[in-house]
Amino acid sequence: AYFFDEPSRTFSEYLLVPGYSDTNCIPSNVSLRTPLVKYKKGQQPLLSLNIPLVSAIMQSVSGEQMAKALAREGGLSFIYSSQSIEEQSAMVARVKAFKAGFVPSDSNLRPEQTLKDLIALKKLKGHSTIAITDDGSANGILLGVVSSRDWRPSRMSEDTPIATFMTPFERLVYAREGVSLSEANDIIWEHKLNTLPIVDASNRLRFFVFRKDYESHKENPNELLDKQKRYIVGAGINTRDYKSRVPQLIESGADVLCIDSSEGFSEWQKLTLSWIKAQYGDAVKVGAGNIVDREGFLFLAESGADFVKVGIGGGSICITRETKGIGRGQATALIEVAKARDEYFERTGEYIPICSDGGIVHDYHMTLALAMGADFLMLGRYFARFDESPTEKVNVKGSYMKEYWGEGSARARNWQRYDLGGDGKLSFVEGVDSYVPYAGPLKDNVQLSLSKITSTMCNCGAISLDELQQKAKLTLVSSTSIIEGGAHDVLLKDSNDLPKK
Ligand code: MZP
Repeated sequence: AYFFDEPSRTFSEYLLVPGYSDTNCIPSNVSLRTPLVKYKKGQQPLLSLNIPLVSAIMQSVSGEQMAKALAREGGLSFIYSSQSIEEQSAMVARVKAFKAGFVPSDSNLRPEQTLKDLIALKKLKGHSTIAITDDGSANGILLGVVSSRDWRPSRMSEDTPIATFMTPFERLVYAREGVSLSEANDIIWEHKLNTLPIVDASNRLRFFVFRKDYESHKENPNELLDKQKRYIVGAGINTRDYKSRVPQLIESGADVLCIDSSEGFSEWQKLTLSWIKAQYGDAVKVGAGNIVDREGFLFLAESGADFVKVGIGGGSICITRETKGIGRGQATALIEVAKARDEYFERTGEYIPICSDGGIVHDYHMTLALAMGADFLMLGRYFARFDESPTEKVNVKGSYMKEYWGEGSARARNWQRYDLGGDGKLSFVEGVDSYVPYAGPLKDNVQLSLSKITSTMCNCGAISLDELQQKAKLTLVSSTSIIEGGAHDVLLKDSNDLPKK
């Protein structure tokens, strides 16, 4: 037998030690953008996420409401595969049919129309509109138009000439109708916008044109147009029925696929990846997993995976370690696989993103996982608590809860996830059926978690995830210092510890 030198460690056994942060290191300067699929050195990935969070491929997590809500925040859901091919494809199609807030104000717009055409056609007439072009000029290819009817930020008031706000795609600027050219110029100066104000005959602002960073899509701006108007969505697949499931999911518009399996270091995954690549070449992106060591990563990388998922036995609903005695502490697994990914990149020039899957309990675990090298994180329990998860909200002894069950539980019976070429049934359970405390809407919770991540990144002197991975200093914690980390040696006002009169 082979014995690993290091014990198997979890996130809670680590802390980040702050680094130097300069005055530029403020949360509003932090970018959480991260690659979703592999890319070659010097190139950009074809798919990226604006925030490093994806929701788990689970019945109790990733349905269509979750997919829309998370995509709106810049993340991604993988619609669960433990349902019929027809039902899963229909879910994907419904997410894709739902247009993001970034919609053309006129449904007849064609991608190849330039802004100049539109002005000539007077299609923009009557709206206070922001048009976004690929080169920042009025002649660029139109990438989208936002009209005042479609977007009205809540904090906008009569005496505010503009409001800026985030969308899953980019910062947009809203201009109140009738803003004068001089007001527009003030706005541009004050907000350091790379824009051109377009005014009408009476010198009133009609819309801003501004440049976005489309460097990676210069060759094919239309491709970006398919993707930008609609939410991006992923879908789980398995190593059994992929020959019929994959074509239908692609047809329905899935942007990325992921083999959902409890154990990815297997020939079944290689066969699945080979078939997909033989059928579709590089046009279909597919992640594989789960693995927990260097060998497993290299196997999937060489088998053609577009990203690799890390984690066995760490999920909150998972009892695989108890049932079968396999798995590895999530932190140890992630650190080893991140090292393997970096070495692979150095050797081959191909960067294969890794996703840390399962075991995130506290928000700070997210930052630790990213600092340890994860490109993005897959979470189940975290998302199951929100309004948008597909499960019931129930009142249990006076507290609101949401249901959350594992894919290997008797309830989900996702035998394909555990399949080793057996008889097509779940022989024993590897997951539980549970409740998680209800936490409200996804947006509020995700924003709060992200604000903790960006704040910690600044403490580490990092304003990008890449920088975090370079600069992070991690330390193991002793069991006594874990006690020191919580409130200690005080009597909490709302606890039962206070002396009774
Ligand atoms: P967590 O975020 O709830 O800790 O973990 C979610 C992850 O647990 C999923 O993405 C998946 O990899 C894993 N999972 C899902 N079902 C089971 C099971 O029934 C499981 N054992 O381990």
